[in-house]
Amino acid sequence: MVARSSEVRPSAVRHSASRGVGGRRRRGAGRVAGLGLGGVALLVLLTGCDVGRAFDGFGWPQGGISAESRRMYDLWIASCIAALAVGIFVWGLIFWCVVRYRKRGNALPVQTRYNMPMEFLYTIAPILIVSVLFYYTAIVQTGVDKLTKNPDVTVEVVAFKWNWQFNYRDGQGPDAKTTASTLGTSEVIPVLVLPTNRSIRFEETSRDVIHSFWVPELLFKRDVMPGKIRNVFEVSSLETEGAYVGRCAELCGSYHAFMNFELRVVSPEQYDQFLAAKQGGKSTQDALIQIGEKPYAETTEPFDTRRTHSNFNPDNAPAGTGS
Ligand SMILES: [Cu+2]
Repeated sequence: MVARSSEVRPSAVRHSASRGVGGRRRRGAGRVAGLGLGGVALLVLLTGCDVGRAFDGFGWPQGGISAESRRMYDLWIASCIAALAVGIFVWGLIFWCVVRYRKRGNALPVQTRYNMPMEFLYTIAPILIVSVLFYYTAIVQTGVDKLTKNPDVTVEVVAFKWNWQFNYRDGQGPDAKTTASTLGTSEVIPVLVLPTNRSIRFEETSRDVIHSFWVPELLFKRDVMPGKIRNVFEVSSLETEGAYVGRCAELCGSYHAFMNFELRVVSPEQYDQFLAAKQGGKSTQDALIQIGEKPYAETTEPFDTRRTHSNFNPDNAPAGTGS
């Protein structure tokens, strides 16, 4: 249906090419552009303050300790603010239309079809929004996955059912040598000691099944694969000293839920002393005491690995279950 001509309300969009309507349209476009600019300014302002903390991270985990975790956090917060801005704009338009064009009689409201500027806007706006989100996501993801040629520290993460071994290496790749090692046992949680302000490469390998190396404060997890696959990732720096629990995040068997370790982030000087002590033949616990750290894990504790007849392989279980 074609729009009715002169009796329509002045602010409605029409196909008329008259000068008056053209002027209004230009003013309308100016207003929209002003709104858009205002929105962008508001976005920059809000991103500048820690709006994420005010809103509890919009559901994103708080307290990341690596440079990469901060970048991921910032991307999430900016995306949420952008989504809210678009949402508020659309909700505003909906409510405005509901009130402004509510039914006032039997006359049909103005019909606006084949309005090229509007059609163009409907098409281009979502493409623009998705493009901007994609652009920033690609930038952050590439940064998080980035590998450098010579990281300051390389640690080999070896997962097995159901514990961890951490090998401090003298280079990168499977041919590098282990200079010191920490092995978790059923009695002792393995403590992975790493320094602040140094780039760290994690090279992962598994002795049996697929595990997943996960420290929640890194806001990052990566599968640990068996065989020749070495999954590798880096953090450009750890920023906060402390003890952080690490977990396996891939269901790997009966005791998967208890396959914990501890990441202990210390100063670079302490780290150097720790590594020297380990290379000198000291145990991880003695080396930790030597640098003034607690010798055992503080964030998690060992569990009882003993399987009993009743809890694992009951008499009435069908043949072939359990091992
Ligand atoms: Cu596991």
